[in-house]
Amino acid sequence: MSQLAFQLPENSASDPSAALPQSLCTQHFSFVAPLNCRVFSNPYIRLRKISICVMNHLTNLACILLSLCIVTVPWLGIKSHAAETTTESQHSQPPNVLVIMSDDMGYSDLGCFGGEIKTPHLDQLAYDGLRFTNFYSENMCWVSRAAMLTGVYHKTSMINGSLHPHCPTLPERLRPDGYRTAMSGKWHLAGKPYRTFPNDRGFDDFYGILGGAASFYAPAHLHRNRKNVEDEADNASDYYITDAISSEATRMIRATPDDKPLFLYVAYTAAHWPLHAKPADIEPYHGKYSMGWDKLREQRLQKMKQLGILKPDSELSPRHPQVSSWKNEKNQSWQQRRMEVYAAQVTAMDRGIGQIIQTLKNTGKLENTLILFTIDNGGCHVEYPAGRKGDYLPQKTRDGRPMRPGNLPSIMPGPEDTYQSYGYGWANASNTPFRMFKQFDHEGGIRTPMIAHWPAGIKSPGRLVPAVSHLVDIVPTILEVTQKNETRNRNPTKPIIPQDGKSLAAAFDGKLEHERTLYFDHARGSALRHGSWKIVRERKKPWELYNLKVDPLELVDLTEQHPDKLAELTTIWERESKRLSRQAKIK
Ligand SMILES: [Ca+2]
Repeated sequence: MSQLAFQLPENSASDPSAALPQSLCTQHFSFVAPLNCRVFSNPYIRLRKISICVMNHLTNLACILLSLCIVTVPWLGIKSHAAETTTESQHSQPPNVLVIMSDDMGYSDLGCFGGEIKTPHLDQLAYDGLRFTNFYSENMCWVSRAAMLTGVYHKTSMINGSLHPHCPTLPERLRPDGYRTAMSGKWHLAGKPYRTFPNDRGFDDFYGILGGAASFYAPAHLHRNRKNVEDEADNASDYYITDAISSEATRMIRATPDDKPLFLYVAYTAAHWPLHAKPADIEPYHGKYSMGWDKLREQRLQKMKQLGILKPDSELSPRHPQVSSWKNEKNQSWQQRRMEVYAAQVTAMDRGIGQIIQTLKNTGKLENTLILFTIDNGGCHVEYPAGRKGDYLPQKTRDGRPMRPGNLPSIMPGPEDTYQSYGYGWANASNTPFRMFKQFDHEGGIRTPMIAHWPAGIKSPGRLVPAVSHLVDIVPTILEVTQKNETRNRNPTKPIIPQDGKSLAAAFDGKLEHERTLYFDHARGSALRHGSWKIVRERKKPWELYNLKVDPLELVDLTEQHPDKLAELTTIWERESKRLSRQAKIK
């Protein structure tokens, strides 16, 4: 790992004169002025005057030197001490860590992964950092968050909707070593009923929602630490949760002292349903999706090839059977509007990420901050029905109007009184070129973009990293770069369940090469990736077998051609299932 650099805040004085009080600068100028001696006609007088003048000069010079000593010695001392401290910091201060997770988005939504949605700040992070192109999440929100925060598969690390007591979280591991730990966004690990706060699992500071979804205008269970602050949204007519999550994250950065490293977890609710976005954010997308989802999928495929995300001979999975061809779609205006709002939600998130990056820059922290961005699962096909109710759905708008929930083509989504999702057709396009969706373990549900950015720690930025990797790798990666011993146990009476992830830090030097076996089992999917082979099944259906090296879209089932491979992978999957379930029972 390359040595970490430490950057002074932008407003620190680099010019010594800036440290001199104005009155002393003026005094120095008055001492210097008599050096311009007049020439006298009488030689004696001239000699005497010259002597006096020289004496004056010597006196003045002595005064100047004395004055300079008075002023500069203490300053040099401070400067020397500051330089010493800075040098010391360069060698001792571990990097700040910022993990950003977005919600329910497809593999090709971001501009830097082939999308047409405007994400300039994430694209810049990618081009100045690394893009992991074979990165996996779990297939739903909370299980992904459990795996990401503990480094242990959710089958062990998540219990009753919260985290296993013997799976320490990232902030719990980093805080004892001096990190300030903060979180802004969606927690979704509060248990059933909600009782476990981020503050109970290692975070010093928390702003966000406890549950898994909420109105963007009037979010349910909005908290600042343990205090319910739903009234803050109720009383601000321009409240929008994406903006609030970004703004709180910038506050948390500014509140971190220069000599304290920061671990910040920003978990956006964008672009999970409901389709909520402000008119000004939707407007730039007006008419941009009139080509429909069939054309959009082709367009994304081409751009993904141009970017090198996909190989030049890559193909497109067939349109999902529940999606009609665009030309046969009856409600095209409404359908376009759904995708326009979705895109607006993503761009609003990207704008917030830009504000967070700018704050890191302004506080001098960006150079030595490892930023990781990823998504918790693939694009979500779920059609939000008019009768669906939950604590995430407000009964009325903040000004008392009735809600109009449901994917009803007669209602254009976006405003506060609507509650819709973007559905099968656009989720199918979001997950280009893969098939299936959130809740499933086919590639469309679990293949996600991952971006790593760290000016002080990543060599040859701009690269694509094809190594197979997973959310459980985030913890060991961060522990390696913060130079922590992951097996250290500060409380021997409380066992620590070993991690399932492997550090990706070698990728920062361009050396990551490892064969991986990845396990999946949740909701409507089960899978095992073992090298380039993968078994996957939908709930209660038989296993399918694919060789992703030649069939990345999972189109040719090889179970009959390779029964030995099927047996090998199913044996590993069953062994892993038993191991993880056994660990979950540790008291
Ligand atoms: Ca999600």
